[in-house]
Amino acid sequence: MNQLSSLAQLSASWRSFAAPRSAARLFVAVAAFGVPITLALSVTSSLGAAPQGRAAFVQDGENFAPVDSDGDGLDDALESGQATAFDRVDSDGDGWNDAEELARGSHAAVFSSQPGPGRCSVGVRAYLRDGKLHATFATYIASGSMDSARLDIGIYAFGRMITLPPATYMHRMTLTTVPTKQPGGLMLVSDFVLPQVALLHAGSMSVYGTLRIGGVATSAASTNLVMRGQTACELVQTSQISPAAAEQIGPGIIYRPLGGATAPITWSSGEICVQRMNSVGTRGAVVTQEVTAASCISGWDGFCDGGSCSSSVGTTVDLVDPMALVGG
Ligand SMILES: [Ca+2]
Ligand SMILES: [Ca+2]
Repeated sequence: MNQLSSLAQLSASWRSFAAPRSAARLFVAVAAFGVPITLALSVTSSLGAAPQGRAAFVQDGENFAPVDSDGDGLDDALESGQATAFDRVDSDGDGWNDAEELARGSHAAVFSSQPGPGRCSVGVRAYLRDGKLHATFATYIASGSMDSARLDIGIYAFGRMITLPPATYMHRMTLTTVPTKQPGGLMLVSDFVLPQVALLHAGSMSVYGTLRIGGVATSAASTNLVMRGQTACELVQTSQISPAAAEQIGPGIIYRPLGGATAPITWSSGEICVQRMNSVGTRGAVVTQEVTAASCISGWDGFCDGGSCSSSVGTTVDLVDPMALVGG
């Protein structure tokens, strides 16, 4: 595929993906009002023969694009937070690239963990780049067609779920397509800069996305963020670390600094804070969990702050349940 048709396809995909018709209209409207928006496009082919492209929407000359050394759509800082390799598209060498494993729910750093049979799915992670909060959605479309696909993204903050209109992020987004393992599929990685005022002021915030195919909610993903002191952290189920971690530690939730965040020097390295949780209520897709026990556990690649870890007992956290977003 030549560069031109590849770019045209990507651009068309983006319109139908971000919001059919309305986003295209918005783009025209913005251009009409003379707001200086530059549409910067480039194509790379580092992942092989399949068409790959990147479209970055840049406003006022500010560059919000990820720094992505291996070209898999995942920022280097995001990858550092996930323990995947920033310089290899397939960190664990199992034949599936990191972005597709994120989209399809397998562990990108565990060889024995690989995606199941193909169905459309989405995964999300957050990270910090130059002080800005980014969310990266990796989306797998089994049919390879964007025609009926749509991703609705939102944040949960201050006790409310807020679906974000494309106008709030479209000028700070980067789209990257990466090849799928099996021919015929489509992998689209969407990177957004999100407002982080809610995280800083409320101390917690979730980012979620629902993938709709033909109007039907097919898959959803969320990431739940908390502040621990001045450090932005993400809450992760032990099963999300690795199958081995889930077995050794048992069920629970850890928090770890976001990719791109720096753990304070007072935090012990080689440890993680494991919190045992008890569900104390649900409201829509939001599950409130109370921390019933918490302690630093050593022998893990992470950081733990003994003070904030133990003092989390008795507190509650709200988590957005992706299963509930698709009616499961
Ligand atoms: Ca990368
Ligand atoms: Ca892999």
